[in-house]
Amino acid sequence: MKRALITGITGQDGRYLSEFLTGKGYQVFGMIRGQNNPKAKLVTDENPRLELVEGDLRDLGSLIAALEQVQPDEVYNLAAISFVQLSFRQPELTAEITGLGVLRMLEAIRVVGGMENNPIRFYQASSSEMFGKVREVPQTEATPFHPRSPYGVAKVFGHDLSVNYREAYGIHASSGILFNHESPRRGHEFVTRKITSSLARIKLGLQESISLGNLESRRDWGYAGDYVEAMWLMLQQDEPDDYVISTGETHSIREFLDVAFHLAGYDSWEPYVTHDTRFDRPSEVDLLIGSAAKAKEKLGWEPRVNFEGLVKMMYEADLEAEAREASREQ
Ligand code: NAP
Ligand code: F7E
Repeated sequence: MKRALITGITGQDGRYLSEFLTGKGYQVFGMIRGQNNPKAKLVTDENPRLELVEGDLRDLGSLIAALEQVQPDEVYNLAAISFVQLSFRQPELTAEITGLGVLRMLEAIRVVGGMENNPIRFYQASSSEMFGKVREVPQTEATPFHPRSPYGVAKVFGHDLSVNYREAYGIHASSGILFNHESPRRGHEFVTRKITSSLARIKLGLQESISLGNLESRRDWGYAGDYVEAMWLMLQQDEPDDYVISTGETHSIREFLDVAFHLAGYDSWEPYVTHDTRFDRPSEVDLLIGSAAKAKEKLGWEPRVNFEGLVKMMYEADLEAEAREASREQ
């Protein structure tokens, strides 16, 4: 039975990946941080075969201990400060966790796995945010980086370091340059989930409007459940490499609002959306659209859920959850 260690187990991707790997017959270990983390129950209720181990990306000793305890075949490094807006307010913490955290995990693998024939395969959660002010359209593995946020800069550090540990120490380290991926498990701070959960509340008469920032930026949005399969496929290859994972379609926030409000039976979203400058960013990524041609050719990976299907899945899940919550409160 293969053994996998996932950091960021309580996040959106960690939760999908844990279920995916368990389904593949893996023994899955999730690294959890903090004392009495309230999300521990959520993730073990969701996947009762998941085992938790303690660890924090700020603490090298804890990573070494986790690797020694688990003896993993594969490590998926999904933990990060992942909210771009927060990275502007807490840049040092973002560099510490999203950037230096990768260094610590790679060092731990180097130490525990040994210098030669290191058996541990490593996946780094790189991001389309690294392309930032995009140099070409669509973005591929060869597109130069131009990050536009402390988060993007920290991800470039983690990405380049993964390449360096591959070249310097022969570690089987692969990076997935994943474009935005969403789901009913997406954090409420991200724009897609903010829209679908607020819309569900508007529909149920629990909320009057949504405050948003920049509606013009465009993203290549896919479904997280599809994207975790690509992570696993990367680690099944003989040679480590980097892959763009995306849908190849781009849509603005306005288009997301159009589809979501239409699904909910409204002619227009405009009466329900207000602009709040607090959600604008000091520097913005205006356009993202990826080409996953390499992943299709080498991994046989393609997304299954399209944009409309994703919006529908998220809105319907939020409508059901909000209605359940409202009836419990009555
Ligand atoms: P997420 O929902 O924000 O989850 C982040 C995870 O990181 C949480 O489990 C969090 O644990 C953990 N974490 C934060 N600080 C930590 C620390 N010091 N030590 C250990 N764990 C820590 O993120 P996601 O959407 O699942 O994304 C997974 C990864 O892919 C992230 O690295 C993200 O940057 C990257 N990525 C995401 C996307 C996307 O569109 N979703 C696209 C490209 C790349 P707590 O619960 O304890 O806070
Ligand atoms: O913003 C605009 C905002 O926070 C998307 C992370 O998973 O994907 C994610 O980063 C766009 C931006 O995601 C609001 O200005 C407007 O242009 O949902 P987001 P993100 O910044 O693209 C990348 C690939 C990652 O790697 C990250 O970890 O939406 N926007 N109004 C808003 N955004 C938010 N959050 N809230 C608003 O009210």
